[in-house]
Amino acid sequence: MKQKRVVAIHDISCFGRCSLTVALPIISAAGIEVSVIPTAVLSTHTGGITGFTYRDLTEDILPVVRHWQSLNLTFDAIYTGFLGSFKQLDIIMEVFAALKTPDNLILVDPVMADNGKLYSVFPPDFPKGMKKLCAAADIIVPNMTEAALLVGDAYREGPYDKAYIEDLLGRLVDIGPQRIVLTGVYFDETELGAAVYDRGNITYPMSRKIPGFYHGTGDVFGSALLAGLMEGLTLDSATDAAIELTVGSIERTWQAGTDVRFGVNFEAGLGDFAARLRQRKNA
Ligand code: PXL
Repeated sequence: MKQKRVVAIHDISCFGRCSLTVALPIISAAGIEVSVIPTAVLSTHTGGITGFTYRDLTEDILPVVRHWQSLNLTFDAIYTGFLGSFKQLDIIMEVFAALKTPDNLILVDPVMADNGKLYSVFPPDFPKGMKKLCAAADIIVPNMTEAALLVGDAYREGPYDKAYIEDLLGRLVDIGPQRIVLTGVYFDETELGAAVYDRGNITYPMSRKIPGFYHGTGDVFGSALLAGLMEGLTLDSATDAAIELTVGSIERTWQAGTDVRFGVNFEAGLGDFAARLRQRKNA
């Protein structure tokens, strides 16, 4: 079997376990080759930490891709996350045009907001730009806040009901992608998971709901999801595997009492994650 190769386009937050410092180990652990295009380099992520350094790498993205084109490099998936500037939204559209093939997968995590709020580093019109990027994706992975911003709704707190979630999914489908994994979905205080829309079919993989907000979990989830898809799992099964890794990581971090801004302990779950992907693949 030919080894799969993906390109992950996110920032490097030097401390704090999110974006590329999470995507690289998780996707690699599943046996998949990962190339990267860093969108920015920060001393830490921006969630609840002030005073971070920020080096914007907008001007480097297309030259990297042009060089790769000269080498005839191809990728089985293009996975985007946190983008370093508004201008990068248009640049990533050019990256898609350059690297899209009839067979590869574009997964866009529209990283821009959480807990009802747009991240402070983004201008108010950022969601409009992100919507265009989502329109070019095969799969999008918004959380509930990002989904509301993408469809132009006010954010609603949970618990949710299926009517609301399915209306939201319908409006996200209208943007373009035929596969959607909506995260942070819960119908009561015991379980939390995702709503998976796969070309008309909706499922709700769920797991234990752990109190508190842990930083970087969206990137753990998105990276694990992509790894599962590259291993040939269905969207529903890949989501389930991704939830398992994410929830296990949150539980370990909660038990250890780690500062929630420092990211979650996904590292201790990587061995099991890789083994479970293989089991699911062979099931
Ligand atoms: O996990 C999302 C993320 C990625 N990168 C940076 C961030 C955040 C969320 O706050 O600040 C720099």
